[in-house]
Amino acid sequence: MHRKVILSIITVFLSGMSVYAQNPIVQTYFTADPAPMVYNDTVYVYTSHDEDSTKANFFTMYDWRCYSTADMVNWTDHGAVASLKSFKWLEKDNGAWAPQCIERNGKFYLYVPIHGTGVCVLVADSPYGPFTDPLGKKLVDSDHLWQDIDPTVFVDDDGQAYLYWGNPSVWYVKLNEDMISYDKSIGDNGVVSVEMTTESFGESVRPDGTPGTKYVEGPWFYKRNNLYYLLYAVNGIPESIGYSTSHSPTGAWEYKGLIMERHPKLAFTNHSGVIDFKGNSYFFYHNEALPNGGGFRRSTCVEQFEYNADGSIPSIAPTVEGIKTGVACLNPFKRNEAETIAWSESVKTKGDRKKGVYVSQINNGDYIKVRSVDFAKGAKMFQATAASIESGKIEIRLDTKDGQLVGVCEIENTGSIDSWKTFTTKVDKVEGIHDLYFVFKGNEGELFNFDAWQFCE
Ligand code: FUB
Repeated sequence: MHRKVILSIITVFLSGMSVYAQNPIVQTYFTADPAPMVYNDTVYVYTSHDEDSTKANFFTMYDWRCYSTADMVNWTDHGAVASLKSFKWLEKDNGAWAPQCIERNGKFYLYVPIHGTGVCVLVADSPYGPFTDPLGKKLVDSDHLWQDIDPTVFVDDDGQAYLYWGNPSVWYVKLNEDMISYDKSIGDNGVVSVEMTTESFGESVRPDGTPGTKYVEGPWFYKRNNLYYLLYAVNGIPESIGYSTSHSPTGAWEYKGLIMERHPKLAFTNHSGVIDFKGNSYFFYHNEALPNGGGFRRSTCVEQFEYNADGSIPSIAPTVEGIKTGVACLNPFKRNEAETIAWSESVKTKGDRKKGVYVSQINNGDYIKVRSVDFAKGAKMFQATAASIESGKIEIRLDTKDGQLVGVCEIENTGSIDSWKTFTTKVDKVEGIHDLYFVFKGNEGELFNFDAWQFCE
């Protein structure tokens, strides 16, 4: 066999071996309640956001964030795409709980619960926002208040859209085509209460000893091969994920069992989202595994799975490895955002899609890993766009944090932390597919902000 082919096979094998941790998929923030959306060739994940510092030992959540990927292993941070401040009429400053976004006729509808207020909607022309409030009030007119959380939305093949939500009961409305109003002729002024039977939602015993169903919260509603699925958190805390199916979008639901059981490494809540993308099926959930993580500081994870032949969902275990093989390689010869990350240690991101997101809080020894980068027949130069009042270095390494050093990009003082300059360096010729590591080096303290990079042939 030709030497280059052998080398390439070894490289791919080694790059596969270096996949140690892929969960949680975001390390720069605490992100919970993942809601994946497939749009064109990209997966977007909308998350709630647990603040680094928790107030009153409860959920401390002010905004909703968005991440995207084309390959399922490298995630681009688009910042906070909406927040409680998006609702001018709202007097609360906490309660930005589990969101879900859906596209219809070129508009993006972000359904969000505000804990204690109810289910609201925001609209944008792009998946990244800016999301604005089309109603000036909440969407679902009900007095359940604290129970109106965790909206999940789905548009059926006949064009009828459904919005389910609720803790510890389940309700739905049939959304009108405008996606920001609903059919008021059914249920209680449009709000239909789902019958909580043990056949539909499994049998459980409530904390007070009375019989009840397993359903708790966090519904995720979709259809696959003409079968409707409702996934949700079950069994009180710590929560597991279970599911029901139905042959109609409004039930009757039939309880089908557990998907992800409670696990010591998971948080006391769990919240799922499921998509099919490029021929694979993916299950999103959250854990509390990041340093300083906890029940109020959770992190989004994803596992690949296969449906059973009868459409049932197998048991899925939470793993540290996460997605073993991506669905595409990353092209290093185009501009890549520094905030496109497979794994990172200690850095943060700043900004939003409108202002631009970049990597910040970079200190000596921190690093960013980008997975499955296809250098093809060779890269010879590297450039990085950075801003700084200090100087520092980006070591460019292959396959592990201490792997082959192919170049060092010197970042000089640019005069201010938002005065961006592009720095260039030669690199040893890199060929084939590698995981790429940017290892940051310099004096004590914050070194520079990092916005983008690319290689040149
Ligand atoms: O994130 C706040 C709440 O915790 C969600 O609304 C629930 O689903 C649970 O994950």
